Amino acid sequence: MKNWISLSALAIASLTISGCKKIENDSATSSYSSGASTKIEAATAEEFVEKAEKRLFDFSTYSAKVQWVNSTYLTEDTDALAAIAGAEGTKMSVDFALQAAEFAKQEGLDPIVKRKLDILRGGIVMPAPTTAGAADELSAIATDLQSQYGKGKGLLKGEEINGSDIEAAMGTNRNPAELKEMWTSWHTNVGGPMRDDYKRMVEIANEGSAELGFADTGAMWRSNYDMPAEEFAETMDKLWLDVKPLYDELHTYVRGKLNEKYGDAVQAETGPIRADLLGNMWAQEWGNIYDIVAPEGAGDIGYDISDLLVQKDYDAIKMVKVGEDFFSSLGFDPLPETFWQRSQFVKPRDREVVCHASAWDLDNKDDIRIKMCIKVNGDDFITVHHELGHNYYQRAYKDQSYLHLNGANDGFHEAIGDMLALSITPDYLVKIDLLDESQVPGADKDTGLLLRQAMDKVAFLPFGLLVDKWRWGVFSGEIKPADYNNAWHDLKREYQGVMPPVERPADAFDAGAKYHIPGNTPYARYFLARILQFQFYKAACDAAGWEGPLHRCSFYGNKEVGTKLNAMLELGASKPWPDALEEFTGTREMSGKAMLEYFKPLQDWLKEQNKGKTKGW
Ligand code: X8Z
Ligand code: ZN
Repeated sequence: MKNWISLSALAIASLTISGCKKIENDSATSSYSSGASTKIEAATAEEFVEKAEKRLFDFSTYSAKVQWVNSTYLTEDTDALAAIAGAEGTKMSVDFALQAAEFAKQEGLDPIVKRKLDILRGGIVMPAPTTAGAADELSAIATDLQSQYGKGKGLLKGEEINGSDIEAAMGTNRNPAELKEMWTSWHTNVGGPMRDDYKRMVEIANEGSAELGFADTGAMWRSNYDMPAEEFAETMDKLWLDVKPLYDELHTYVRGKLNEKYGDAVQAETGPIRADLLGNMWAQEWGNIYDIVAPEGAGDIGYDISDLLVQKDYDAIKMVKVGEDFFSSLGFDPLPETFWQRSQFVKPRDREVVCHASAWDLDNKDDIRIKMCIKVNGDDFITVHHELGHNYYQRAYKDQSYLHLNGANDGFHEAIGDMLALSITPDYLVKIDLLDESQVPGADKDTGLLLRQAMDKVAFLPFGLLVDKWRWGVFSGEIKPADYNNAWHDLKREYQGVMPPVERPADAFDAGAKYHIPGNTPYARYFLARILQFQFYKAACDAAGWEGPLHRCSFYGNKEVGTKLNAMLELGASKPWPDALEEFTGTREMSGKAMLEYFKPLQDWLKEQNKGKTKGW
């Protein structure tokens, strides 16, 4: 279910046996046949894996088409078809996972086969038990939740406003009453109705995870990082502690500026920040309120990407072409003609769709697409690069066997486009004719440039961490259904230091107002990506021989970087992620060091600014 959404194929990461023939597949004549038995007859683990990969490959190309049509045309009928396909996928992948667990008990397995068996067993996002009807019920709920989110509406000045419009309006509106209205209506309307179904879905998925030998679904999600699940949770916490001091300084500084702008009645000088004032519905990235926090002089960068795009008459296609051009400059082949014909770039006027951006690979080969509701603004300019990062990754590993058609880990997949977007420096903007040479901010504006970046990149970190802290707690039962909402806001307060603009009822379901909760997209990946993208970026800048301050580096046009990057991407999931990381960065550990180096001058500056202020919340 979901798997084919942001990434390709089944969430079952792919695996290949060494020596396994590349599976030829013509998507137009996919050999998938609905309702076929999902039991595989195989004498050896190798044979089992090879047959499973063939079956999954065929199913994924069929299912991706169904999911695509559903996501780009939400109706009762397409929901029904998507639910059927989702249930079939779940049944098949659970059956394969159970068989894989049996084969995995054999002694002396080829390590690649063993790893593929683990991927088959642990790579299902929402497993159902084998009980009759369970997969159908789970898939019906999951499809319905995603559809409800896609159709979600909020209110602005008493008028209905759709999801992509309200997201953009949260970035530009500076009226606290209207921000509160949008925040509250969105959370109440979108999340609220999902609560009971969500609870039921969790029960079913946990039963499925238990049948596969996992303590709960969260434990299953954490098992996909080439290390023991407990170690993965510790790794996340450790990475967070490395970067938390930087976040704390940013929080204190931003809270002070919001207090100056709105006054004590709206934003107090101490305590948590009111979540709707930060320029984003989930307070996850704050760059949209840079105008409020920019320090006089040094903060006057002189341009804003949203304004530049509008001034230069950009439209959605032009934004994507610029993203493609960046990849081309590194030596990657242009996007196929079908990408331009089949992608959804803007919100269709005549129907409901899932607007939340995603990148697709419909045939595990060349039929790559993005699905977005692009607005001409800075956020979507970055998101276009983000999505293209997924597509270029997918294309780079397309010759891997099915179970290796994936990122080294899911954080890698989320980090590639963002790494390129870090290269959108003032000098780069001149190169692509978005900025005039005379407008390039001098070194005296470095604080402003870094603060603008930190508002998006650093601000995101605690949110990236807490979404799955909440979900892991929900799956493990530590967070009971009656506490779903309070636990969500407790975590938001604890990690982000933000609070809702109004008291929230305990029976609300505010987590459901964030796409990835009804969409069942694991979220730890985005936290990892926030850290990894700086590691990748620094490695790319080193390879390009950059010697200035890290944040001024753009590796646009550097073919050596492109070649090195491609070497990592084409591995897909064929090796444990530390091998892929080493391939590109020379190190085998995920680390916040590169991010901290990037922001070091800002962190020093923030400390100065915050002297004498109460820190924390
Ligand atoms: O969901 C996304 C992408 C699609 S994979 C647009 N992101 C996260 C979010 O929007 O919450 C990218 C950044 C974090
Ligand atoms: Zn993504």
